[in-house]
Amino acid sequence: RRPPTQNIGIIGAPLVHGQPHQGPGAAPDLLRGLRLADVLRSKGANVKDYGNLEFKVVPNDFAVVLGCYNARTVGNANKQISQKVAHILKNGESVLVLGGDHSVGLGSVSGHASIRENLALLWVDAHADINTPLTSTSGNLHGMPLSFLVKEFPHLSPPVPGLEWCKPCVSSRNIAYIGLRSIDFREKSFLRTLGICNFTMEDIRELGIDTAVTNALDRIDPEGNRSIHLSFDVDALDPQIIPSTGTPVPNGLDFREALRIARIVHNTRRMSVMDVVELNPLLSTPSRAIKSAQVMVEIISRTFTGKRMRYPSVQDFEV
Ligand code: Z70
Ligand code: MN
Ligand code: MN
Ligand code: MN
Repeated sequence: RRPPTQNIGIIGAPLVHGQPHQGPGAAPDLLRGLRLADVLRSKGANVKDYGNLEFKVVPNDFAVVLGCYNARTVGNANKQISQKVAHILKNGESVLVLGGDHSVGLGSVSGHASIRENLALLWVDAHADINTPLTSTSGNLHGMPLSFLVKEFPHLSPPVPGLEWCKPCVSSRNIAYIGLRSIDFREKSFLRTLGICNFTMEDIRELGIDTAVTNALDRIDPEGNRSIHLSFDVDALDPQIIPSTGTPVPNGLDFREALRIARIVHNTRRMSVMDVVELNPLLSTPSRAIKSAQVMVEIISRTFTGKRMRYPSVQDFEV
């Protein structure tokens, strides 16, 4: 029996104001240039590309006093992202959000949560992205989205202009991290206090990727009935495979491990939204940027369809 045709809606969310570089804004079009939509179609999916959202830059947007840069720009953009994700889910499509930096998780997860209650969130990342404007030492909102999304967050953050619409919408019990290896001191205490499930690279080396991902999904979706949100920061992968990202951290996931994540998440048949963030085509060299993007096309298409690509072959991605 053939599974029903998968409907996928693609949104470009070229938001860059959650961190200091311009490059992540170029990622959606690079992925399109590598025929991402056609690759998904060739594997049987029904794909609609909604194009890139257009974001307005708010002038004089320095909420530095509050501990974060570009708060209104990032907040307003994420409200648009949230509404678009909700709209596409209501159309009966799964959603692929192409960032942009990881602050797009604010809108993407909020939009998902507005349509599906009790979602389970798998955050694949080298970083924990759970600073508050008060604990962040960088002021970059891409390092903070989870502090605004977690329901049981222990601190009341000061109201951030532009983010008034964003209400905590995911329980800490339903969040798991995969791939952590650069966690700030204060973030570590949030993870501990909230008891958030986390498999660091050290854990993954010890247990293997399959055990880590399977256990993570068991923890955050014990009944196997939740809508799954996969928020995939490309810096979870090793800089040897994805050099084109703003904050590369050594000792990351290898390609095989990333494909195992894709396989296991696909097999749940319950992933509704996937974010792919922090790909920065302007870092490293142009040819390495294209390779980085090709790696992500393969990971994305396997996560949605479960099928591997025939051309180009997997070996083309091995470094
Ligand atoms: C640090 C911060 C971060 C990505 C860097 C880094 C956060 N914890 N996230 N690169 N993708 O600034 O809060
Ligand atoms: Mn991140
Ligand atoms: Mn990261
Ligand atoms: Mn652990």
